[in-house]
Amino acid sequence: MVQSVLCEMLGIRYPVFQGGMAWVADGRLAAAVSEGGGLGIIGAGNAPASYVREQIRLARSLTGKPFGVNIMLLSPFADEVAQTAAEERVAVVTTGAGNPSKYMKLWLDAGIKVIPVVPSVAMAKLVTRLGASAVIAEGGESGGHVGELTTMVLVPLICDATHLPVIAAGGIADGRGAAAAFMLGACGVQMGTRFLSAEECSIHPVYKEKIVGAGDLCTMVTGKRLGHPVRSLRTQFARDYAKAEYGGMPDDQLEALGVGALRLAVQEGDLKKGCFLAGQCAALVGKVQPAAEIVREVMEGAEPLLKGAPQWVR
Ligand code: TUI
Repeated sequence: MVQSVLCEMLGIRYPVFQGGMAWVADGRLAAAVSEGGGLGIIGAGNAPASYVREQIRLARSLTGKPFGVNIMLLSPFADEVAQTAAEERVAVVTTGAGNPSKYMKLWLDAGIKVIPVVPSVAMAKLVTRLGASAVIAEGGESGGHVGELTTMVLVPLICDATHLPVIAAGGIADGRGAAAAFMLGACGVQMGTRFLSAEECSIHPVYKEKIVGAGDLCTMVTGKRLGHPVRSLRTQFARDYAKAEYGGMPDDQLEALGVGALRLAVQEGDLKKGCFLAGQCAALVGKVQPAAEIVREVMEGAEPLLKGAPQWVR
């Protein structure tokens, strides 16, 4: 069985995290992943603390296993959600889209293991000094808010920059990706897109169909001009946005175009106005299946590849 230091550190069977996707990763999905032996993560996104508390309690009612909460640091509710995670004493907090420094003491004092997404060597060094338990190196193949570097380059750079365990994310959807991540020095993987196809994932059926049916050139990055590049499916909305972005639409109008688009994708399956966040590896996702099966399949797929590594050495 593929295991690593993360398993003992967090009390999980497999070193697999489910990405804390905004609007998507609720208590039900997180509990299903944790029940399957991975680490389920509730995505706070832009939601207020009351929603996050409700989802934490829902997850607790569905599983006795550890799970985490992802705090999206650009959220206007980041302060209150950070406080709620501390009050609820969740096992793990992951952070994304910003610098988590100002909350580290709050979470560490509550006995929470803090695992930030680090887009750079400097951020990895900073959070190592501040007491993080591990870091997530998320390459630009991922869905949603993307950094500059690819997983292939970022993971070994981050491994060299910190003594902490590194979790690889971005572009991983099967055993091959997971095995490759271990070869790059990671001791765990985080997947978001693959879990969009989980039975327990509550997104609109149209969203799931688009993920399962996605081909190799199915995603694109928009939003670079406003400083927050986002990877999503190449839908009508994404094309319209790109046209506006490169056609000189003023910043405030462009900003307004994106407001509410993720909700329209997740809840309404609106292909015209919805923003369907997804990673490049959507092309590798072929069917809807239970979350626990996904966790097992990815880890059981990685095992023979890792065992077979000596074939390359003569
Ligand atoms: O956060 C993500 N992915 C996301 S967040 C999101 S919601 C959103 N919607 C519109 C605009 C922005 C966000 C959808 N997908 N992944 C983790 C991640 N974190 N990727 C990159 C980073 C990151 C970037 C900068 C982490 C830290 C950071 O620090 C910069 C600094 O120095 O403050």
